[in-house]
Amino acid sequence: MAPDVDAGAADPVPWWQEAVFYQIYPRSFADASGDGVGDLEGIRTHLDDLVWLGVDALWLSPFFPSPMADFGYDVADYCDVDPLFGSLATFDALVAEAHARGLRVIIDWVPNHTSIEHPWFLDAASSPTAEHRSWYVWRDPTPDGRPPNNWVAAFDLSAPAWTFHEPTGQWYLHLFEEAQPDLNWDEPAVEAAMHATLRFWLDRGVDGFRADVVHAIGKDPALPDDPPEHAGIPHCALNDVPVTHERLRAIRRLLEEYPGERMMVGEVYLLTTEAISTYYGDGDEAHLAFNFPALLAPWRADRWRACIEETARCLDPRGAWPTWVLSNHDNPRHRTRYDRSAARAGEDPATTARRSEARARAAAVLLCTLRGTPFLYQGEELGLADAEVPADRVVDPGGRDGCRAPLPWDAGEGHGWPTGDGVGPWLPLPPECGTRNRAAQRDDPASVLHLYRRLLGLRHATPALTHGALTLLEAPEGVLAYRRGDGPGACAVWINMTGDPVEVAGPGAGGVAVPGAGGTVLLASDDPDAGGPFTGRLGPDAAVVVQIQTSLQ
Ligand code: TEU
Repeated sequence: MAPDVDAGAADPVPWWQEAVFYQIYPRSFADASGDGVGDLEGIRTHLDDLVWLGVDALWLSPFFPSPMADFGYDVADYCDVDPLFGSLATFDALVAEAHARGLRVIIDWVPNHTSIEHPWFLDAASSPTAEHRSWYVWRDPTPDGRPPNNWVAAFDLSAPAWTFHEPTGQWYLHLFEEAQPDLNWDEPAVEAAMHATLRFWLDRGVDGFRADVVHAIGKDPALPDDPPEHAGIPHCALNDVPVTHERLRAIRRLLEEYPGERMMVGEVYLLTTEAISTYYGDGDEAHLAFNFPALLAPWRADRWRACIEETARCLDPRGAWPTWVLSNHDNPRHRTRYDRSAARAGEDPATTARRSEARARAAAVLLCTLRGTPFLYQGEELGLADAEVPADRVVDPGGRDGCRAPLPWDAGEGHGWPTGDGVGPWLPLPPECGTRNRAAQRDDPASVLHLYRRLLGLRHATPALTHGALTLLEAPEGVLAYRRGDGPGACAVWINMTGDPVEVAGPGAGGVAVPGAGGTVLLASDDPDAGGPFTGRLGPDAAVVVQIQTSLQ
């Protein structure tokens, strides 16, 4: 390796440690068929746009046949494509064309529950002695007619995680919607059948899986009541049991039978990094796991510092590789989240309007310069905020419509989505799509879109940003600072999480001791033309990446 770029890893690292992932929520990405719902063909026709942006891997949220009670997270057939999204042939074409462009493709795998319309459940519900009865979690009624335990269902915390099935006289478990019965992974046939679904897609060439609520596939067989301190908390407080780790190891072995470093990222919705980190096992369970405390962290330097420290404390001893996510299809977009929490803290609307995009830009720098694999959520590269969804357009039982608004592609009337009598996008479009659309931002080098592109380009060209060690640096209050890499090629990143300008360089600023002489600006969140010597000054909610001068190492 050339001496001026040796701040990175010495050995080749697996692709999923170097890659930047981009989550596609197919319903809302791009609509080739013109029915108001995005589809696989829409994704295929935009692959070059994703290559232009600079991402390396796509994660596709579910596109399988489904009655859509949870918009595809209720799967009726694990081995097919819902006609709404296309066909297996469209999927194959999409993967082939993605691979031809060097893009990897991982898909969602939903192992904890099926749809009530899955043939396995239809059979299970047909009789207490049906072949598939034991594939789900059934319990007899209690003498007082209450559900078998006190677990509550996600999305409606006042409702039990159980539904009484009149025809066969038993309750069935569903950690989510009534239409999403939990599979019984204690039944060996379930494990075998779910393994077969993995093989089906691996044989079709996918590079891996995002495993939905994967911590829940193991359950304490006694199904004990949730303790009082967890009352009213859905599945996240439950089901962190040893058998799940055995099941993850079996999945890992299956993935390793295939060539090409197939991988799994676990959606382990346990809300501490400590608990999540155990799902990496000893390098023999999930390759990656989402780090939810970071996704839920506010725009505050002290909180981020703590989150980064905790991530290193929990993951480093295991040799586990971190992930970073700011937005996904289940939570308000980070721009909206930061705005709302600022408003709650008393920020006036004019200030929020001024700071909002700046925060989103600086957050992009944070996401793409931390040590670990970043996952972008479609639309954050346009700086999108959540859509306002009027009551008569609400469709999601979990209240998550706002972050799932369709992606605006151009400045035309429908912004890339059908318009007219009786046709239109399945959800309202996000705000400001006259300017926050892809075509407009593509034409504007100062746009958020170009910032993401510059960031990803810089990340790929700078080994220290991908592989380099992360060292937190001292910084003024409200500023997060860290160094990436140790030797030549090392970088420093400052993120001003306050609404005021700050002066950051100075003693303790990680080798950038003298303002103006410590390094060269590689990228700034608020200036597309930034470059030259770093002055140590940062604008409000601005972030900067600086190449540390070798003589000052
Ligand atoms: O999410 C699991 C999950 O933990 C979240 O739904 C969580 O309860 C919610 O975000 C709290 O706001 C996965 C999928 O990402 C989600 O879309 C599905 O609805 C869910 O599983 C069921 O499959």
